[in-house]
Amino acid sequence: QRIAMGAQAFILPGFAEPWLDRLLPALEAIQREAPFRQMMTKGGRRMSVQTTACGKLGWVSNEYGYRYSPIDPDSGQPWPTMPDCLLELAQHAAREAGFNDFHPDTCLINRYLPGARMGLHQDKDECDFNAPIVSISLGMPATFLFGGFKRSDRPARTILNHGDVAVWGGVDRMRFHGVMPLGDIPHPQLGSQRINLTLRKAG
Ligand code: MD3
Ligand code: FE
Repeated sequence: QRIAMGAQAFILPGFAEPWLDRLLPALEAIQREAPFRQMMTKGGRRMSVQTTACGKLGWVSNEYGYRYSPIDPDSGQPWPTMPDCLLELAQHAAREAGFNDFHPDTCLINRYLPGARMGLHQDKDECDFNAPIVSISLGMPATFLFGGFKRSDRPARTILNHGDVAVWGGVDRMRFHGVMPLGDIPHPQLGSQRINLTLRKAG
């Protein structure tokens, strides 16, 4: 099943399920190596969402702006390796959405505790806007906002559940998007959190 949000933007409900037995333990290992932390926004405020990363590059921010770095600034070490099951899942999902050779070099991992949110924004810190982005949602459901090309365009709303995958690129790559404040109905496996993984080609 493939729900079209735009010409080149799709939600694949439950697509991650066959990979979850491998993915969830891999995610715990990444968190031990590179614990979640709260980055600063350009405005100098602490983000409500906690982040970490895996792969060759990781998304980092400070009061001066956002960038991708090969080193985790908290540990001084390279980011954890991208697990094979995660790369495999992302490539299968990208193909399902018509993106046949996706070679992500980073996975940004966001953790939402109850009340955390992400305001409307565009993803424009990556070097290659031709590559798609693949997003995997885990844990508690979230209301995702899928907007237009101006911040003021009224966004469509859709719920992203545990195991859902979203893929967007091409003409939909620069859409504004965000996440409404998270509720608190604990997930049977992951408890009171939502984890979102976004695989990107950043370098
Ligand atoms: C964007 N993360 O990390 S990903 C981000 O759930 C980010 O954590 C959100 O935005 C999160 O930059 C959303 C899901 C998503 C799905 C479809 C999109 C983002 C999209 C379509 C167009 C643009
Ligand atoms: Fe984004």
